[in-house]
Amino acid sequence: MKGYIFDLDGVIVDTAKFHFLAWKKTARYFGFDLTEALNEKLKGVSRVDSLKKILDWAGTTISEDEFEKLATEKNEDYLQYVNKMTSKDVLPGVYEFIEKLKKEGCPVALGSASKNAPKILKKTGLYDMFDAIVDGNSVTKAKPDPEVFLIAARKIGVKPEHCIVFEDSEAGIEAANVAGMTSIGIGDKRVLIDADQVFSNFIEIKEKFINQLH
Ligand code: B16
Ligand code: MG
Repeated sequence: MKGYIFDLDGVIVDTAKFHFLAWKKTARYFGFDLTEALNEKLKGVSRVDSLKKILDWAGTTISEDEFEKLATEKNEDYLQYVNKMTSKDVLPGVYEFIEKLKKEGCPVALGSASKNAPKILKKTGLYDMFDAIVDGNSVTKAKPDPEVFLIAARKIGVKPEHCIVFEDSEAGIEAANVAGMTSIGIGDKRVLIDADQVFSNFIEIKEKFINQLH
């Protein structure tokens, strides 16, 4: 039996756009525009590492206190969007896809860098669908380190080589590949070049493809 591990932001829910808007504001504070291309480098990356990258791009350094303050402000901005989320914000085809896996008895886990993952899953009504939830609160190393996916595999009792990871970020695809798992990109083929396969969304993933994976 295969195990299925889902990233959260940008795969299950479209919160990637909320992270983008909130980080754009931080970048503006440092006097530059966060473009979509630069934002790709932030996807899947932890809050702290994302802010470090922004400071790097701005060519500046700040005190620990200011760092803490900016990270907190970014999260408060982000949560203003998250607090309005409902089950309508689950991306097309995701609910049905996970439900089908569950009906077939396949173990399903969440593997996300986000510390807000439990809140988002509860707001969208998906929390109880997962056999294991591994998120930014339970890992010590951020993607592209494979830790998050390896812990998820252990929790659902499936060997890494029998796990299939769904990811929208370059860092996450790298983490899945390093973990020795099958990596399925959700998004743009031109960006997720290291994924084993790429689909634009879950509607596109045909039943035939899932049956091949089992
Ligand atoms: P938070 P994922 C990641 O979630 C996001 O892609 C990334 O943009 C974000 O900085 C990171 O979570 C931390 O999120 O600030 O909510 O703890 O894609 O791994 O589900
Ligand atoms: Mg993501």
